[in-house]
Amino acid sequence: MAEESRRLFVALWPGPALADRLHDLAGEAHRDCGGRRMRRETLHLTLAFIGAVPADRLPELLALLGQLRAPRFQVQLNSLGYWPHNHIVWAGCAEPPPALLQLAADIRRQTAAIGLPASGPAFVPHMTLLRKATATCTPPVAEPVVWDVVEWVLVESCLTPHGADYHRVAGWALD
Ligand code: 3AM
Repeated sequence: MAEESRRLFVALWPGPALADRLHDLAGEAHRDCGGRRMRRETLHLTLAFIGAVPADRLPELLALLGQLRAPRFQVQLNSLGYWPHNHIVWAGCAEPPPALLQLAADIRRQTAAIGLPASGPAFVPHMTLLRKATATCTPPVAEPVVWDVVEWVLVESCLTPHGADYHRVAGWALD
């Protein structure tokens, strides 16, 4: 029988008030760029996409990630971008805080060390707002969204006919 696996990634997840604000920003982008807005409850900033993890390795992964220590930081989402290769419109920051880059690098190094490397390209902090965007020109952000990040989470992605559903597996506070 095939071994059970979980499709996992590590992310920053906004609280409800911030998700409302980001969903509004997605609405503003949608007017110019078209496509499909991410559902409010699915908005997140991916730090590392690990992919299929054998279920019996989950305790090891949780223990490893739980050992990481990182300071709190603030992310200012103050620009929009479009990637032609996957047709997404995303919110990003002109100057990513070093603590954010360090956290993503630490997570990626640690998971790779136990044979669970992140897949995909090098880390570029971004929050996907629209998928299947039809216009490539993104408007300026009228009012930056300021995010005081206090925790990071391990999330399971469950693929369904209507898109991915996300379930929090664990979370860790920043210092
Ligand atoms: O955070 P964004 O929206 O850029 O596209 C997926 C999403 O990216 C990406 O992981 C994030 C959380 O689902 N993703 C999905 N499958 C992937 C893969 N095989 C992947 N990234 C890299 N490799």
